[in-house]
Amino acid sequence: MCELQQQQHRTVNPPRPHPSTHNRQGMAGCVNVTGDDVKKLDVLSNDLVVNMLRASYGSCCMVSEEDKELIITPKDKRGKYVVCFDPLDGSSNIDCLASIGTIFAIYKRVSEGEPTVEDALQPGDNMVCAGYALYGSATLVALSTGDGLNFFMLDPAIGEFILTERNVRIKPRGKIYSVNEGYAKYFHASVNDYIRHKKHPEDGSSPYGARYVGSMVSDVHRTITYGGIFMYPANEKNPEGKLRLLYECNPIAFLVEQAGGLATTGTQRVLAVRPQALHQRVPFVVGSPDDVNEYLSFVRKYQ
Ligand code: P6P
Repeated sequence: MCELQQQQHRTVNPPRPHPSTHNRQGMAGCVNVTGDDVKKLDVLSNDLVVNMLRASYGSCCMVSEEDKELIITPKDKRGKYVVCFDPLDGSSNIDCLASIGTIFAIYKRVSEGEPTVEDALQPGDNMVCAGYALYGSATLVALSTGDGLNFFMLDPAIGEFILTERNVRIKPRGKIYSVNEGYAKYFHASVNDYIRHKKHPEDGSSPYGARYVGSMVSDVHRTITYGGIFMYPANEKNPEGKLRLLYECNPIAFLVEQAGGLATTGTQRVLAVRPQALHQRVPFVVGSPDDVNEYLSFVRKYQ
């Protein structure tokens, strides 16, 4: 094999690092054909979002699910917006090919001079824009700037997102409940009572169907599309729930309310919560207004 062919062979089959190099932070432990470190998708997606926002000259700071601290945009690239995002929500489902998504919330900065965490710790009612991208059987972007919810679908043939549904409205009531019943042992009695009511309605109505992907963007998109309720309530193991307020609950709550739905922690509107910490968790119940109000009637029974 001539030198050029050998060189081409090495390029196509670069030397693989010894398995001991695996498990490095955020690295998949191998290199691609161009010799770059292959990153895990959640690390890669985070880098992409941070770099794209920096290059937009639109943001002064960011909060990412992947970064413990506030990400402050370099001075020469700063804009007037604050972006809170989960770059790849549901990434634990990547290996089984379940749908995953990106979620973001956008606010106007409130500080002067150097950005501070106060810029990020704004209540969801201050949001000026929110959206999610859903990477499923198609790639969809759900987006709102406060004047209704719109769906855009990626057309791979032209590489553009096409408006496919304008001013999306959620049904007043659905027929699907979505919750991880594996935590039933740890749920508050009001939650188990509500779930029991969905499965064995006392009024002779039909039981609800159960759907739970375990990837919030999927579960929420189905809830908006078909109606019903998605729940990640508090439980004995997670007294504040699992989902994060700034970059999961607030943007989804904003979008669901724009579609005519409700979003509650069980004790207050999600968008009214005054954040105390960047990665704060809150109990989270969203969906069709009649379904969420019915859930709240069970909560009130125990208060
Ligand atoms: P559980 C994914 O890891 C995630 O953050 C959300 O997308 C999803 O709704 C939730 O966790 C699922 O959590 O405890 O039911 O596996």
